[in-house]
Amino acid sequence: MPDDSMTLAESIDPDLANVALRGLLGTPKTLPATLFYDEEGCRLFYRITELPEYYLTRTELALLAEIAPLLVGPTAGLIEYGASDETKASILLDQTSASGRPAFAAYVPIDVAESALMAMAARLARARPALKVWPVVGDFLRPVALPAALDGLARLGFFPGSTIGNLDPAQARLFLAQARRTLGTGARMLVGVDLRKDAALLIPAYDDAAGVTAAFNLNILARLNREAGADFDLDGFAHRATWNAEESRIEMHLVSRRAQTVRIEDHAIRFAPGETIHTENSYKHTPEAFRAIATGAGWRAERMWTDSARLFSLHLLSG
Ligand code: AVJ
Repeated sequence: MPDDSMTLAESIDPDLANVALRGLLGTPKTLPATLFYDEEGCRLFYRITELPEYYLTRTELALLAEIAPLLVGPTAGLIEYGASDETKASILLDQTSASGRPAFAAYVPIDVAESALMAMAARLARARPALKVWPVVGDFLRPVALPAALDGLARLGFFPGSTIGNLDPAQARLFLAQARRTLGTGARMLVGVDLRKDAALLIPAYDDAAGVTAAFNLNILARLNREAGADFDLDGFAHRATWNAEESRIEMHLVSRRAQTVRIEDHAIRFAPGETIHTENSYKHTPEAFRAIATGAGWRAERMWTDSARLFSLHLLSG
């Protein structure tokens, strides 16, 4: 994290600049959605989850609270992919068997946001002293070695939030196949998947009236200015969310309002008026489409739950 004692040059992250350049020098221009989540981006995403238009988080939480008792079995370890706070996991960790024993003895949260992960581990150590917490800092798309804390326990993989929607179907299948190998035979996996629905409901969820999603999208440019030495003029770009029916996904873009040139390191990146940077895909799957991805990855689609308005789904996989 940059602090006052650092010079500007020291605060520039060449890896971040390289990741950004890889996407911005291509055609069409892209930036990976993983770049959203610096501290400011995490704060903005949290505000998104509380927006009236963003139905995903509150619908999933209510659904999870309803079905959590059905997931109790032999004492298990909970392995969460993309876990930056414990709100959702807590619903599972609160579960007990008929005899009052905790359903989960160990929790392995995996996330790239190191500071958020460590803060969560510290909170859990205080709030749940009996729980073994083993945070893993890293990209959940890479294979992870599970800690010995899970030996002898049943395993429940947990991938909430429709984060899987950031992956295209082929990537989602590869991720689920890898998670299946990591978790081992007999494991189960619970995946939160946003459902395909009318664009009239989807678009406002990604282009809210208060402009929080616009700020979240534009923060990726502000971050590149702060950390990668870029010189984006934030007023030169506009937030745009579109529904791509063919691909069944919401796309987020940043649209160049005029012809302009942006510098990163020694590269000059030229934008035509109206040219966009594609910053995110958020796939929306019908139950059938998601089942096909999961079974293609070698899982058995055990059960699915949705809310009464059929906004969001939780899929339980086994195998
Ligand atoms: C965290 C990937 C699930 O796709 O809904 C929210 C991110 N982007 N608003 C989503 C996001 C714009 C979010 N995920």
